Amino acid sequence: GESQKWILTVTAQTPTNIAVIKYWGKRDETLILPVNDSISVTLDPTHLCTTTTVAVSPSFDSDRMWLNGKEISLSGGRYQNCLREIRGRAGDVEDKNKGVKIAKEDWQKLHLHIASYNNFPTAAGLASSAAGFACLVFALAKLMNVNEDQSKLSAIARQGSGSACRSLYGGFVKWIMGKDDKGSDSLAVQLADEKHWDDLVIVIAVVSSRQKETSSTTGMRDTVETSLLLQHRAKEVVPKRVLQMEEAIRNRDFTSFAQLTCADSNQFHAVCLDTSPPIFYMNDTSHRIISLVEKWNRSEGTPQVAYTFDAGPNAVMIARNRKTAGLLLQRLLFNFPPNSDADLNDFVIGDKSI
Ligand code: 2P0
Repeated sequence: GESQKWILTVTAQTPTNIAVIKYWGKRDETLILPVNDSISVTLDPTHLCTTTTVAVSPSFDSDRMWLNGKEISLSGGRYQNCLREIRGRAGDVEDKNKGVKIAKEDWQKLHLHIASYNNFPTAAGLASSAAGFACLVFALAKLMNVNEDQSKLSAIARQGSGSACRSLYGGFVKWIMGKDDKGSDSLAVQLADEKHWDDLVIVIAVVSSRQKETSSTTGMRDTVETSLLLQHRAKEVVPKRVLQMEEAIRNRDFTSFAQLTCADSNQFHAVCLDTSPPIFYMNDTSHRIISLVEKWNRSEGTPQVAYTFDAGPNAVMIARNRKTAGLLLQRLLFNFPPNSDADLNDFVIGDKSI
């Protein structure tokens, strides 16, 4: 009848985040609890973001989701965990214009349709799952009137994909690993907002938009099982580095920020190489970009650009200001001429989150 015809929707947009102190390795695979803290910068939503619309209607007879227009299965544990956690916290919702009243218990029976779009290649090492789960959890929480702060929501997004918890905030964000076995204290906090250090410019060189060969989840599992270097990193290196990074961010100390960022990226890839079988995420172009930036920084005496690489060959570079970002682009174009054998696929230039 008429009462079955209503539909309520919420649309949200969430940018991806780039870790400057990396998350790599879980101590609990189901709850997604990491072996160390991590720190990231959330990008502005112009280039690398997910837009998700969530809808509820009594005429829907199952939960369904479409990613970039193609239906995907929601049967995986990660989606189920996020949906269950959000439904369990749902509140009463009333839309007087539509004559709709949903009591919090009703959310257990009502079904959802979810449509999500990435404006960048999925799974190319450009952290699509981070923006995706953060956006999903945020949009569902709005739709269902979940009365929890962003940090609590981040702990739910974490159960979708670890790095997703950091995309609930803009600016600089820390994912605290937590001590609890249940994961209640493994959540994201904002270290500084997007206005704190707005000189920085992020330049991403898309070295390859192909899907990566080893998924982060599988790679991390192999690393935890086989790498001694990871244990040293998690226990001895990252705890100190996180404190130094927090101080560098607080003081807008680019020299220290760049040194820590590059060192942590390199150690993450060293840990990948220390894994059995070894994992190679960077390629020759990635290595050439590192050399170029290292040489430039050395010749200037103080770092101008920081680089960091995730689970793929694409280079994320953070320039100390706009002028430096311009010079960086010139140098990249000179060294990797467009339409040559060594050309880069694309550039993405952005700010921190706005
Ligand atoms: C990071 N990465 O801190 C690190 C650096 C990739 C390299 O978080 O298994 O997709 O879903 O928790 O979050 C990628 O791992 O892995 C990642 P799951 P996720 O950004």
